[in-house]
Amino acid sequence: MSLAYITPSERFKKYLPKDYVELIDFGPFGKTQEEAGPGNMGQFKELMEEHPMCSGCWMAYYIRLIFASLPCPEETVTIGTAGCGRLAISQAAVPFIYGNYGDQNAMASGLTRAFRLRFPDKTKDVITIAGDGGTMDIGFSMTMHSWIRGERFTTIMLDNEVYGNTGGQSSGMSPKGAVLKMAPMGKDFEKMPATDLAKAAGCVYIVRMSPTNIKAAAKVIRRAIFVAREVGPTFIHAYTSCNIEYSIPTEDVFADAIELGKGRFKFDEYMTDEAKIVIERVEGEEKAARKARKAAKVAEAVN
Ligand SMILES: Cc1ncc(C[n+]2csc(CCOP(=O)(O)OP(=O)(O)O)c2C)c(N)n1
Ligand code: SF4
Repeated sequence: MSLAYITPSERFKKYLPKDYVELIDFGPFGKTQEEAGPGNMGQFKELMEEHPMCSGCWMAYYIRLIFASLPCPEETVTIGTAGCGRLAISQAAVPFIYGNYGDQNAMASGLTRAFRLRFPDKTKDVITIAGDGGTMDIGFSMTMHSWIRGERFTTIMLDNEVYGNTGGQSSGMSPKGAVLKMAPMGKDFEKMPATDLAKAAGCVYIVRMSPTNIKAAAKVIRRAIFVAREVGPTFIHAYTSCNIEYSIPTEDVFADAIELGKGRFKFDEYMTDEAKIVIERVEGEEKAARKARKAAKVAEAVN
């Protein structure tokens, strides 16, 4: 997509569905993060407003946050796979590709390369968003090989430490000993070291986190996307609990995410020197632009 492609002519607007027109007028397309970003969610028309995921699902909250943090939603494509997350991701007003289980990083490799050939003077962001089973189990070889090849897109793993969508099988990312519906004796091997594997495979920006702080989580999502544009593969390993399969009462979901953020999802950020240069440059530019907008507002108020 592009902004020009999305924007209807004024005279045609009255024939379009109200939801679409509202998205163009009050959505985040072409806007800054201060106008329509995670800091003011609820005050603009969001890219994903409805979804069929369980009530209180932390994964659904994080997916909403991903969409609110995108640097350029009108030039973004998401790729997902079977699992709970795709139920929500596919509802967003951003093109979504859904393939066979686990092949999201293979598809993203092809799409990223095709975009660079077809639109050499444009920035297109490709992001894979999949569960721990899709990313580290069944999709493992495709995830690893995309990283080993240095494919320039962002991989986000929604780690709920279980196969949520199919009713509670343990995954490679379940912690050792986890008792689940279909692992009643407890999982008998360790949780896979996903961020270590990402580092060994050549990811240039890697974060493990429990996304309880909206600002910090948004910053990470944006950093990962900016670095993938220029340097190489980036990876976010986010804790997105399954309150159903882990029997977490809805009112305790946030406290659980805070608790895990102190433990096995303690914030950990890795970046190569090259990635650091990009982050410092982009964030410096964003800061300068924010300052200029503020100054312009003050000048306008004075005049
Ligand atoms: C090739 C293939 N094998 C198995 C399945 C069945 N299946 C659908 S979702 C899923 C597990 C999803 O677990 P995960 O990726 O961790 O995502 P979650 O639902 O927990 O978010 C499985 C095994 C499938 N759709 N395709
Ligand atoms: S089964 Fe778990 S991960 Fe899936 S939607 Fe429900 S709470 Fe979320």
